[in-house]
Amino acid sequence: MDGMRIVVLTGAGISAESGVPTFRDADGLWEGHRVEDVATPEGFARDPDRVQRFYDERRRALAAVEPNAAHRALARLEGALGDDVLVVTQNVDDLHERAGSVNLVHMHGELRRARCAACGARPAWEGDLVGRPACPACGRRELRPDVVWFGELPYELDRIESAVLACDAFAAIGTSGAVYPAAGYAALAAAFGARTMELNLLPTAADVPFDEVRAGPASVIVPRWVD
Ligand code: BJW
Repeated sequence: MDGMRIVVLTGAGISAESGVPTFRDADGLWEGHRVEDVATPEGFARDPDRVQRFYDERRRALAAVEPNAAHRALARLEGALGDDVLVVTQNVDDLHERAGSVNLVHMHGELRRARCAACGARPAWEGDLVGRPACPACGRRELRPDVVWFGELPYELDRIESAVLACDAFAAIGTSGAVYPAAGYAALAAAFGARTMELNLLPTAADVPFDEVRAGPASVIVPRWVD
């Protein structure tokens, strides 16, 4: 794969075997919660404590999980090809960076940060946000989870789109393709000449078919693809 520019889009499925629940699978996060209650700005405005609790629990759960063989394989891919590899993750966990990925975009934010609604600072955050702690930058008590909710703009869209347009290969790993704009990147990459590939436990019904589909658990099929 030398000299090839590769964009890898990851979703909750890559972290499933580490013990992080996905959203839309059976036993997924959305089963116990209404999306509109916990993942929209309106839900947060209605009941901020409930939303902060939802994310505080998930932040705490992160301490007990470890990257798996799929995260490690992507870090090896970057180790071998350097800046030609960009991992775009929709995940808010930190398992890619703990596995060693550096060229990484968290397009839906990071559980391990808070965001200040008053000044826009994104401080690293380990504790709970329930109880309205003060922003370390401006002192206002308007911290919220640093996650991108429905109706909000994902992070670093320009950087992601430039990489998608310029890549030779695009791989979607462990994502259902239910959420835009991420779900549109494979078709965009294909339209600009990239070879596209899906790695998922079960193949998804993409708008535009992938050139290649590999089915199976990420911890098995991602190392097999990379090595
Ligand atoms: C395994 C496995 C194993 C399991 N191995 N695989 C039409 C067009 C464009 C936009 C819209 C549209 N209609 C509506 C919209 C807007 C909306 C949207 O997409 N809605 C859809 C419901 C249709 N999008 C937005 O609002 C976004 N913003 C936006 O569009 O801004 C305007 C804009 C305009 C123009 C250009 C650009 C922007 C923001 C979306 C924010 C999403 N936020 C969430 C919550 C984050 C916080 C949190 O974590 O709580 O992000 S929603 C949730 O879904 C989370 C995820 O990142 C995201 C994707 O889920 P993912 O990762 O795919 O997980 P699952 O559970 O769905 O799938 C798991 C997969 O893994 C499955 O396929 C399994 O098979 C697989 N799997 N085990 C391998 N072991």
